[in-house]
Amino acid sequence: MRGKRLAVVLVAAVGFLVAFVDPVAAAQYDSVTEQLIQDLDSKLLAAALPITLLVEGILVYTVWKFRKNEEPQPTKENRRLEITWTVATAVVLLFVGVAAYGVMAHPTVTATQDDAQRVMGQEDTVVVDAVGIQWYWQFEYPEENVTVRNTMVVPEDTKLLIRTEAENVIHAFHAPGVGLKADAFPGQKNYIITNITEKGTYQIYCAEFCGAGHSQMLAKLEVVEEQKYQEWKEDPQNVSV
Ligand SMILES: [Cu+2]
Repeated sequence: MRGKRLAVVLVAAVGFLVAFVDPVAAAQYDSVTEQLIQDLDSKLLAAALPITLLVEGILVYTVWKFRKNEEPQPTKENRRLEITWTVATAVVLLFVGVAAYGVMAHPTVTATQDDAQRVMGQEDTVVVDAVGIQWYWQFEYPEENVTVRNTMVVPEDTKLLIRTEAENVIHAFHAPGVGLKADAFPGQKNYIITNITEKGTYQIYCAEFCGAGHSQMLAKLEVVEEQKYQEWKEDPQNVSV
């Protein structure tokens, strides 16, 4: 019966945390993608923490309590307890699955070709082709007829479509500060849809080993005011951001 009570307490604690505790409510995010990912991370942590404490607590308690047991007896079947922990586990896994799927399948985390086509048709979308080349990043703005190397400039708080591809070997576009990552393959485009809400300079890495110059395959992501972006795209070689 004690086990059943513990299981009930566990389920109630997880339910409470998931429903009422939002440990990231006050946090600041740099992009809508990062926000979704960090929120999921915090929710899963809130669910995992009480379970971890409970399991470790029972483990330590049991080891301590039975440390001098000379004649240990096998446990007897307890159907109620078994049903309870099966149901509790199912509830936890269901929550994790539903929460993770909602984020993973979201267009600003995993964008499909259809998603990309949809946002391309929308007004004000800024399209950038991020091309991985041994060993630098080239950024092409097909709608502006602009091509630059090593610094990607985008306006803040604007819908962005980044299409990643590679010239001849596999690379990966990775901007951890704004929660963006996508493989860059030769002959195939992958898509990132996002909106970067905080101005600033962010680091871009290549996150796929691509040869001798891989570790030097860095670029900057400059997120600037709309006005600044307009000036820059007219004369990218001479306007500094
Ligand atoms: Cu690379």
